[in-house]
Amino acid sequence: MSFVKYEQTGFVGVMTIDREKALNALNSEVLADLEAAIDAIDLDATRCVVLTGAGQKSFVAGADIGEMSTLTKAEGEAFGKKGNDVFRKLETLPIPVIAAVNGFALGGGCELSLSCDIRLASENAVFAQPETGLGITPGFGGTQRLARTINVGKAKEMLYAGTKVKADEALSLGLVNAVYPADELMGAAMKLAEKIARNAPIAVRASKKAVNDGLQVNIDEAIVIEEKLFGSCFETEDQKNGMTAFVEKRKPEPFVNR
Ligand code: DAK
Repeated sequence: MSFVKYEQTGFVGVMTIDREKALNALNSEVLADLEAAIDAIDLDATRCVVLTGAGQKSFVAGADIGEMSTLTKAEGEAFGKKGNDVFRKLETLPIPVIAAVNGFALGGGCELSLSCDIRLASENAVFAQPETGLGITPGFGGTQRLARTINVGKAKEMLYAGTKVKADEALSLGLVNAVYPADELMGAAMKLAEKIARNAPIAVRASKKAVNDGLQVNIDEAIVIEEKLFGSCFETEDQKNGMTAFVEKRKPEPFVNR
């Protein structure tokens, strides 16, 4: 039995971390199942993924504290590497991933959401990096991605003090794009995913790669990255379809990812 459920709806894949009894905390098995679920995504049939947590209370309440409590230094490093590898796989997935944050996003849960392209939250969502209160640093990229996503001072406050950030504050910080009543979150995430899936997949993937790769280098190199990805869209069926439709003042035919 897997701790990660995957369902396909049209071009959208819905991935649910399903360990509700432990508020979807990430132990080694959950991480392994998450990796397997990511590897199994059919990228020909899927144009966007929505990632959420099972139940009404929690997206992911962190890495599994019980499992981590007895780790040696070497085991701790290995656990951190495993999580980082899986999160990086999600971050660099060619298609966009929307985190539907339906409750607690603590520690590894906040870090998991930060590995997604877009975060939408329910009104009961709570974000925090409580690790320093447990005697450790965040280990799944939190010190890096949080400080690149919101202002550095607030990121440092969250990291040093473990300050909790509720949904409305997360919205004002730009940590999430929008907040919805709990029962509307998945509908809103699906609507956005379907909107993304209607656009030309080659162009959406190139946009993701341009943003992610461009943010790692200086602006001159970043512009070259964009130029190359922009160029790669030409002579595709979807580019011809989209532009011909505009010129002919009509809607394009559905895009085909070619
Ligand atoms: N790990 C394991 N179990 C957890 C858990 C977690 N992070 N969070 C919750 N649970 C379990 C609880 O133990 C409880 O299990 P039972 O006792 O029923 O068996 C069940 O979920 C329900 O939780 P509560 O009874 O506590 O529910 P409440 O509503 O009262 O409280 C809560 C909800 C989310 C406020 C509370 O559960 C809580 O504070 N949980 C811990 C949150 C937390 O501190 N998360 C951050 C974890 S640290 C690294 C690699 C990775 C990391 C760091 C370093 N390196 C290798 C360097 C990552 C670290 C973290 O994520």
